[in-house]
Amino acid sequence: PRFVGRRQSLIQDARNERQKAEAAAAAATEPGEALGGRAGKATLNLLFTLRATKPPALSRAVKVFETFEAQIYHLETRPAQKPQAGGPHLEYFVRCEVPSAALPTLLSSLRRVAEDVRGAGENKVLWFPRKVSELDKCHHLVTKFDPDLDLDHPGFSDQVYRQRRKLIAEIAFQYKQGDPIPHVEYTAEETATWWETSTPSGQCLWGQGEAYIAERTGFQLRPVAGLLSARDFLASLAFRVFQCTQYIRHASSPMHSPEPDCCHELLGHVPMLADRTFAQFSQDIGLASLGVSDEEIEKLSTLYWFTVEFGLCKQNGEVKAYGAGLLSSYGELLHSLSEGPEIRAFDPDAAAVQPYQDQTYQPVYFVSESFSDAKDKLRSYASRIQRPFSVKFDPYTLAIDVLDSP
Ligand code: HBI
Ligand code: NLE
Ligand code: FE
Repeated sequence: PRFVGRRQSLIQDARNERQKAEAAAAAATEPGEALGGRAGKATLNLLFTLRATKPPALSRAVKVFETFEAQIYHLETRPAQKPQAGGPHLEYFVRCEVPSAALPTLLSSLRRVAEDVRGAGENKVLWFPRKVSELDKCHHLVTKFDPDLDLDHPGFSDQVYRQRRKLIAEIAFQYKQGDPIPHVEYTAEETATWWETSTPSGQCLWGQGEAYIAERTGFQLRPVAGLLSARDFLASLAFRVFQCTQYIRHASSPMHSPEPDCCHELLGHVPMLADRTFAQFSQDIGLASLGVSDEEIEKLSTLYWFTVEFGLCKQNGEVKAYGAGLLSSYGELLHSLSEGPEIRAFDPDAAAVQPYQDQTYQPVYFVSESFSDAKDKLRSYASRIQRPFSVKFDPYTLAIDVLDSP
């Protein structure tokens, strides 16, 4: 093992290593990918504590690494993160490379001589944007309903449409937070599709839509090339930024698109984001999503689906649709308010785990008493999500303040 003499450089090394590990974790799509390594080797960040014994337990712990031919790159003694009364007040941080095959036995051997052996990354918070400019990094697309890859996409066999989609996607890829919304000159065919989609409802356009919501709730729009990962999409909402597609659905199916498009955003989302309580509700889902596990993201995204996309709400004793997926799809709007589907009272715990599909009309909808009631219920749901810190949005700096929980 290589020990570095000076404590200061140890600390600095550890910081550098941790920053590198955090950067790797941020770059990796799966949390587990942060533990990289060369072929046949696993790179590990381990933490453990030791009891005071004779001979000192540290030499026995080091012996385990030697036995399994682990290359120790870094070994640090540091104050325990969670010191307990009477328990160890120091912990050991080891960064090493191990032959992958030896890893399970190394860990079980280490557990015999050391206590509380764990991966240093395991309790670490997943990366999330803390400044609005970091939304430029929330750009991970999911390839679903892609006109280039999905045979069922209405635009799949239309080369002209696919070319057009590439061009508009390129605008979104170039976009940086704070840029003005790039101008798209829509073709005659696109304009005709827009009018067909929007005939039964009102109409509004990107620029007008943006000014309209900015004035009422401070929500901003930013262009996005397609369906984002739920984590990136929800994170933007925390900043009151709505990631908005700019392309238009294929002309062959104006009344229903399985993927979001400009008609859906402008007819469905923009009018709703102009409502103060609804805007707060949307931001609350976003704030609840920051740094939580993939399972929680899945639940929050299902909640989003049954409220923001397909929610119903009572108003003056009548059930009304407010979900954007209903407002932009006349066919489904009629279906949702007909006798056909099942209507349940909104309960976030139930809605978060209700299975749904995104190919056709929903068989189940949730109806809220009011937006404020939905907002209160969501807040109570969010407060029960386990997170070792809490977040607060600072509207002056458009940044997220992170407060460690005691
Ligand atoms: N991406 N661009 C975009 N628009 C959405 O509405 C959207 C998304 N990604 C994920 C997503 N919606 C759903 O998972 C929500 O339920 C979060
Ligand atoms: N089905 C909706 C529409 O046709 O506008 C889009 C839903 C996007 C989730
Ligand atoms: Fe939507």
